[in-house]
Amino acid sequence: MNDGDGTLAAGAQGRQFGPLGTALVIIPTYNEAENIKAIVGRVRSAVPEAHVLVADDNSPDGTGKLADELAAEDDHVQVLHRKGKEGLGAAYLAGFRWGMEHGYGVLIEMDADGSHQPEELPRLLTALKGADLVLGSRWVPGGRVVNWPKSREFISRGGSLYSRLALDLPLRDITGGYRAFRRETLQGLGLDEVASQGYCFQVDLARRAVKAGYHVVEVPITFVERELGDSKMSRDILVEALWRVTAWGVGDRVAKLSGRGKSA
Ligand SMILES: Nc1nc2c(ncn2[C@@H]2O[C@H](COP(=O)(O)OP(=O)(O)OP(=O)(O)O)[C@@H](O)[C@H]2O)c(=O)[nH]1
Ligand SMILES: [Mg+2]
Repeated sequence: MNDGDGTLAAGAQGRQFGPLGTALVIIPTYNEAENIKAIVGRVRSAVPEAHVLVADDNSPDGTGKLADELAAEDDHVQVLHRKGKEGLGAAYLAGFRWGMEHGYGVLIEMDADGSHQPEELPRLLTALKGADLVLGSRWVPGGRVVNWPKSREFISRGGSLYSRLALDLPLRDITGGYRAFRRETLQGLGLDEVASQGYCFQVDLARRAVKAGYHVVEVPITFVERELGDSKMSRDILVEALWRVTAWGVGDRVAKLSGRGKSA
């Protein structure tokens, strides 16, 4: 469904949504020393009322210490120090739990490398007023990527298209990681069972939200390729995502068929 200005929506319509509550922007980091100060500063300027949680996996480059320095001078910034590198999904799950324990009403996913522009966050939050989950989307009208080679765009678009078809999801950007959740939505997704590896994590959250009947809205974003620091994504993570999505898709179809068989 098209809500205008390129925004696409899936799920229940005509519902009343409660107030949002305070937002927590969760930024998972592993070796982002070159990026952490700039990204936190940009979030604080773009959405001054929001709080920031840096979820650092004991980065060898000292990102956690830099985040502590930011936290020491700003009461809207907190740091979750984790033992070691366990992947972005595990860091987000720990961040979500921390945020819910501390009473935040909105939990936001944002990369540290500048790909997700904090200046676009107000648009995501506006959309969340009438939704359970908002996905920042590169692949709806108005969305785009900056500085990506065609090959990377092809893989990302292909991954979303494959997930959309295999899992029968009415969404365009299923692997993206710029998202805003209402706390009630996260509570309803069964976080203890979420697949936490790489892109599987984002796909699994999106599919659980649609399956649970939540109102999921895609808002166009301009995704900017990282300029500093190294990517942590690998071929293994991509291949694993492909396998998992295929297995989920097959599982869904088998469940549907056996359901039909029973009722016939
Ligand atoms: N805490 C934590 N953060 C991680 C881990 N792996 C990646 N991240 C962070 O997750 C975010 C996304 O990782 P990226 O390496 O940028 O992945 P990507 O955006 O798919 O890849 P690029 O487009 O190449 O940057 C960044 O903020 C990373 O620092 C991890 O194991 N632990
Ligand atoms: Mg990145």
